[in-house]
Amino acid sequence: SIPENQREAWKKYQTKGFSTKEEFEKGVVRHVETTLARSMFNCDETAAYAAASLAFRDRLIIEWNRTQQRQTFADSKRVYYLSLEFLMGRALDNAMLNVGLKNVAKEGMSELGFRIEDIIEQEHDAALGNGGLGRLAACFLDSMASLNYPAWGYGLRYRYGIFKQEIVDGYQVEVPDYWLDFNPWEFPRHDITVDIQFYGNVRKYQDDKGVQTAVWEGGEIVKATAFDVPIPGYSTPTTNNLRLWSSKAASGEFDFQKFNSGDYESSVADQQRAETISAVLYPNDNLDRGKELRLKQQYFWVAASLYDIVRRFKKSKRAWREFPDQVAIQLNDTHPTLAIVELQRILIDLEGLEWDEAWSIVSQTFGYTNHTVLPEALEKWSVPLFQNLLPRHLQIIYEINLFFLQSVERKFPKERDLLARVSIIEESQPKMVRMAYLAIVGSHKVNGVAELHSDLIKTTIFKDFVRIFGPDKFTNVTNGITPRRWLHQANPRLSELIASKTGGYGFLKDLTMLNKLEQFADDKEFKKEWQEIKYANKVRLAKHIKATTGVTVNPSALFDIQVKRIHEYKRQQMNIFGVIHRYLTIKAMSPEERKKLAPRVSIFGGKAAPGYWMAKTIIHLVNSVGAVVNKDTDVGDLLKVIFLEDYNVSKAETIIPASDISEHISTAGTEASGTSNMKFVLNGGLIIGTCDGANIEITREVGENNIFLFGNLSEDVDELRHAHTYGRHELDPSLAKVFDSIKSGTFGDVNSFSALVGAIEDHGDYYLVSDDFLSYIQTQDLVDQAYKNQDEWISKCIISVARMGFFSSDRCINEYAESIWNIEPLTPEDGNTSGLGK
Ligand code: BZD
Repeated sequence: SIPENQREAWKKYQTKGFSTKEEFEKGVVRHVETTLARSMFNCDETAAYAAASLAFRDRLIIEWNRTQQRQTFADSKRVYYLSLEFLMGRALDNAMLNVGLKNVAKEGMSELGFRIEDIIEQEHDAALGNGGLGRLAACFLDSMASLNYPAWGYGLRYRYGIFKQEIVDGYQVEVPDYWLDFNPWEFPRHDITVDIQFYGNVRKYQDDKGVQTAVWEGGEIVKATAFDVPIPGYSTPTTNNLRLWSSKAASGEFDFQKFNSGDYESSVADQQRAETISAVLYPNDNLDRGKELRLKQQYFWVAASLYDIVRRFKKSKRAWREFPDQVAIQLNDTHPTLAIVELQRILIDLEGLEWDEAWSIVSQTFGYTNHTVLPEALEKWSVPLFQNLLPRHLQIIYEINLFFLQSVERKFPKERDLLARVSIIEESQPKMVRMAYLAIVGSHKVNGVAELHSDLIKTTIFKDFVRIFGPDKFTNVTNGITPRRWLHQANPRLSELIASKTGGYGFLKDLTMLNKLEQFADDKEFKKEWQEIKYANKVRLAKHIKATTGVTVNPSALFDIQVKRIHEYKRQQMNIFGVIHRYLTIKAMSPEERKKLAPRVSIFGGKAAPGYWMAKTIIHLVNSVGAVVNKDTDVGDLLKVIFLEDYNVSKAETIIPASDISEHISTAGTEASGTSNMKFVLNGGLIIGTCDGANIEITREVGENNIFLFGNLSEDVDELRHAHTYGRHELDPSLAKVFDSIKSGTFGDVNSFSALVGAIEDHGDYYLVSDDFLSYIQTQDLVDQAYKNQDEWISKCIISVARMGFFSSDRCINEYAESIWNIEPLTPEDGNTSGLGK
């Protein structure tokens, strides 16, 4: 750092960042003219977006630097959130709102000739995630900064995020998402690099004292470079850091020797192979495919992150046993489980600690969050693959397993089967490493993401571990969402209305303050404003639908929305079968009867994993039904079926505020939590759902009268499935009629959908679509009835919003901080916690 004597000059010229409209405009013009080398004669919206972002970035950097200095100086415990996915969405709008300068920017941009809405629309989503798990990580970052926790995120800087979805002739087509052309929100740290080793072999030798040491030698080296993204808290002095790693060949260049000797191809091959590691996000959610490149990604990211964390700890010159007092690491699912092994390796192989001392440090440091009970999503890696890629880590895993099984044996000496059941190594052909078991054994806390889910993991997949470690190791932290993005940013008018009745925007920091709204549930004037806002949001979505699909929808119709990844367990197929049922019912009605119906728009959106053929078939069916229904003049406005292309975070911000009813209809016991259910209710939409995941806790909070629940319960699922296989399985009669119409070719080529129908008719109906169908369509009828009474409907919506305080990710992060991480917030010593600067 700079010597004392010269620091005066630094202090004198320190940047302050703008806080007025004039300073903001000055910043924008300067960036247009110097950073972008443009002028007022060729500044289009893209350039204006770039300059506005750079102006905000300048401001964020100052708070960011201060936060990092403060955290370093305080030397208090930090939490590191390791996630292979961060589904951030857009940053500009969020930054403007979090630092409280959106109005300044709006007026400033207007004086420079631009509408702020158009500028915001220029930004490419940061889409480094698949769905709920990745978006949860993004909400957590917002909450950790907004609550002033010293926290870093660690992830991978994929060159390609989740693919862009196009719908061509009713089918999904995947297009690469190259998003890094211009990204003002990241800072390359070319000075922060880590060499990461793969392959090679392990040599063991004894020193003169007889101590065994293992040396991992040979193989190949890939370089990790850090890219930092500032994470501003909402109205706080804290701007935390998200560090993403990018891969490069260790030499940084291609091999000139090979190049000069004419071996052009292999001269670039090494370089390309290294860069492939951080090239692309795997597009599967809730499915484990066991590909080597994926394991490489995991180790690359985990090893770089741990190197960084350990380096930071070592600067403090503390004793190793203090590591867990300084560092908490949260594993977002099993994807970063190798971190447990890597830390143990660092401590015993590189730092020379004894196994037991090292293991005690390791297991006090980690916490593991489980996000699924679906068997196909539980990560397993083949032992031969491991042996080849990470030979030393495999040895350490075997040791961990040995000591673990010995302790189990001591505790339950007579239970032979138990050892095989809980072994980290599955004795299959080939043998497999069970990552969830490794994560449990190496962590001090394991949590599920909603009450039902946390109970399920304790009684099913991790039952044996509850006996072994005792129930206290297992806990629940029900998921939450950030009200900043999902209310204030997505629905500014509703946020403003709420602020006008609850005494300002305090509810954005303490969401339980929403309960003040309940007294207005019957207030005529308030309800009118509420309804107007919902209508305006629906008009906005209707415009988007028109622009992207060409279909005109009536904003007064009931908007029924299901947007999420397409998956059989989420049961979009049940939704579209319900839509067909509705269509057939309308067709069979007299014109008089039709007049009594509530018009409905059924809206679907979501991506199917490229290799998930059944999910793609569901998308095709939705589009095929839409093509028939939307042009049927018997039906007119009574029913429209829409598939919205390329559902992502920024589209969610438009779609969610426009919902009347949204669907969260997974087979009971399969959706760990769900988080869009929370977003929809927070935006004044009701939900229809099964007794699954967080739906149950939403019901507890908003009351049974304000939610439409249906279907079988999770405790009945096993028996129903058993009956499908061994007993008689009679198809629900209404569903049978739906299938008849599909089979008669009403929606195009019969063969296209035979697998979808067959899964239910002939292959055991694993997801219980037929079992739940009657209850589903009956409940949809109740929705129709309820919607006709607009006055009551609006009251239900207001009461529900008033009771949603529990679902803030702030509550959730405080629970993690207290019960898992044991960390405290850190604010400047002057007591300024407002983020308004000094
Ligand atoms: O995590 C989701 C669950 O399905 C939701 O119920 C839950 O609300 C959220 C947040 O806890 N899980 C995922 O999104 N999982 C994945 O995306 C994923 C990705 C890669 C590999 C395995 C799972």
